[in-house]
Amino acid sequence: MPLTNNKQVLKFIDDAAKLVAPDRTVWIDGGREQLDALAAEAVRSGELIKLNGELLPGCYLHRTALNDVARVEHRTFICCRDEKDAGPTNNWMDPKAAYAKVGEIFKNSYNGRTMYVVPFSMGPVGSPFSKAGIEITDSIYVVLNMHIMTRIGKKVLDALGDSNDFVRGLHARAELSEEKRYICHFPEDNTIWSVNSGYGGNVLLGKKCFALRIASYQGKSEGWMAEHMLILGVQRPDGDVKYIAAAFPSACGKTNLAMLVPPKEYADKGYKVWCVGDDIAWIRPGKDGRLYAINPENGFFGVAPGTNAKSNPNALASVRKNTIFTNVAQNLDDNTVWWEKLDNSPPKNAIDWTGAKWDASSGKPGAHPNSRFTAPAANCPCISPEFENPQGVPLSAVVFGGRRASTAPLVYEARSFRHGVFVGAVMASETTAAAAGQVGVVRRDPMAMLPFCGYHMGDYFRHWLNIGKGLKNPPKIFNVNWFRTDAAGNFMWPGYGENLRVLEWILRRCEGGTTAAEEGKGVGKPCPAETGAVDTAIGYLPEDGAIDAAGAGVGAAQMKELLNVDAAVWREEAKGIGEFFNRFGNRLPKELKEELEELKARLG
Ligand code: SAT
Ligand code: MN
Repeated sequence: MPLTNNKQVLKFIDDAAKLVAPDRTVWIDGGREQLDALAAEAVRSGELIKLNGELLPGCYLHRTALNDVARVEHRTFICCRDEKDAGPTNNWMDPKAAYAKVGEIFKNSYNGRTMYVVPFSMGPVGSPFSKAGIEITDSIYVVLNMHIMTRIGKKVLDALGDSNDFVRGLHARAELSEEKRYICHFPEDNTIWSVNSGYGGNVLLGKKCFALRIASYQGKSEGWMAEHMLILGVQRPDGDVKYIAAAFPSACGKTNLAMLVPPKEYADKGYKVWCVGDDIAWIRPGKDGRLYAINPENGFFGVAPGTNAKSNPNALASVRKNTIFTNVAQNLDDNTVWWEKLDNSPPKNAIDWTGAKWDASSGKPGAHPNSRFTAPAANCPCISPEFENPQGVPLSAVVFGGRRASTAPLVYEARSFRHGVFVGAVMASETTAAAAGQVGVVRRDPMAMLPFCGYHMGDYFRHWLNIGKGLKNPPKIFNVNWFRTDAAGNFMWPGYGENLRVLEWILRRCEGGTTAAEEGKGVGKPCPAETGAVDTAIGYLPEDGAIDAAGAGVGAAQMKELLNVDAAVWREEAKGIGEFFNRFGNRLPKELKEELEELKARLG
C-alpha cells in the first residue's frame, strides 16, 4: 500500500518499477515491527549474521562482495547538461546518455526481487534545514542502514505533503559487477542512480550522494553549504559551549575528533566535548550574521579498525547495541566482532571479512581496513543535547585538516575569512582505504570535498567567498595536522583526546581576533599578543607555550618541530598550489589567485 497520495512520489515509484520490474513493492513505514521482520528475513537469507544477543543486542554483521569494499571515485559521475559545470575534478556524463546507459543496466534488475521504498529525511523532520528523499533499493542491508543513518518512514512523507522537493534515489545491487558499477548524480533533476554495488558510501544514497553531492549543488542556488565536516561542541569550565565544524578527508579521524574525551586534567577542570555530527554538516547563515550548522544524519558510519578504548571510547559505547557491522572479523567463540587495534587479543577461533577461517598469526588483517560500523547517534554517550535542534548550532570556528607527514604544522589560523577559504581550497592529504585506489598518496582535496562536490569546484570556492561576504560574525578558520611525523616516521603529536589542547587554543583565538570590518581584505594584521599567536607567512601560529603540550608529554623541542614552517618547503608547496589552481581556468575566483600571490610574497 502506498504511504502517500503525493502524485510526483507515486509517479517516481511507478516509473522506477517499470524499469527494474520487481516481483513486489514494499513501502518502509519506519515501524519497529516491519524492520525486525526484514532483519529476520536477511538473517535467513545469509545477508546478515545475527550477533550475540546478550553482548551485542540488536547487532548484525554483514560481509560485502570482495570487489565492493569502498567508494569508487572513478565510477562516480556528475551528470549535468553542460560538461563545464561539472568542473575539472569530477567525472562527467551527459544526463541523457547516462539515463540510457545506466537504464539498460537497471532494466529488469529486480526480477525475482522486492523493491523497497524508503522515504527518508536528512535533518530532523520539520527543521528548516532539512530535505526529504526517497531511496528505492533491492537490499534489506540498505533499508536497515538507512534506518540508522537517517530519519525514515511515513512521518517523512507526511511532512513532504504534495511537495515535489524530494531527491529521487534508485539503487540496485544487480550483479555487483565492477565494470558495470555506476554512481550517477543528476543535480538538475534531484536524482541519484547507483547500480552494481552494495557498499555503504555507494548505496546509502542519503549520505555522500545526497547530503554532499546533490546538497552542495542545492546549497549553491539556495544560499547554504553542504560540507564534509564533523560538528562538535566544547563545553568550558564556566558551562559555556562553543561549536566547531571540521573538514577532514575520509578515514582521517573525524569520528574520533567528534567524540573526543578530554584528558583527565581538562575533564577535572570541567571540560566536556559534545558530538553533534561526525561526517556531514549543512550550514546556513543565521539572522545574527553567524553560521549555523546541523548534522543531517542520524547515525555514524565509522571506520572500525583503530577504534578502541583509547582512541574512541564513545564510539565503542555507541556500537554495543542496534549496530550493523560491515566487513569486520567474527569471533566464533562468543559470536562477537573484532577488528585490528580493537585490543591486543585477536580471537583464536574466527572468520575474517572475506568469510574465510582466520588466524591472526597469518599476518593478514581480520577486518577490511575500510570495515565499518553503522550505529545510531542516540547510542553515543556524548551526543549533544543540541543534536535535534532544528535551528542548528552557531559556529565559532571552522577547521580544515589533512593527513600530512610533513609541511603542514600542527595548527595555524587563517588571516581572514578570505584567506581561510584559500587555506581550505589548497588542503592536501594522503589517500586512505575509504576509496578504491592507492593508499598514502598526497593529493589536493579542497575542503575534503574533492570526491563530494556536485558541481564545478571553482564555483564552489566562489560560493564559500560569497557566503563569507554576507556574514557579520564569520567563524574564524584554522588548519590542523595531527599526522606530522619525525625522521623515523613516528607521529609527533599524540592525537585523540590530546587534540583538545589544540581546540582550546582555537577557541581562545576566536575570542580575540579580527573584527567583521577587517574580514574579506585578505591582509594580515598584527595579531594581538594577549591571544597567544605569532604572525607567520602561512598564517597565525600558536606562540611558545600557548598550547599546553607538556601535559600531553610533548616537550618544547618537539613542539617547535610540530609548529615549524619551512619556507623552502612552502615555496614548493606554493608551486604545487599554482599548478592545482591552473586546472580551474577562469572559474577560479581571483581572490584565491591574490591569496596565492600574497602567500608567495610573504614567503619571499
Ligand atoms: O563510504 S562513505 O563515503 O560512506 C564514508 C567515507 O568514505 O567518508
Ligand atoms: Mn566521510
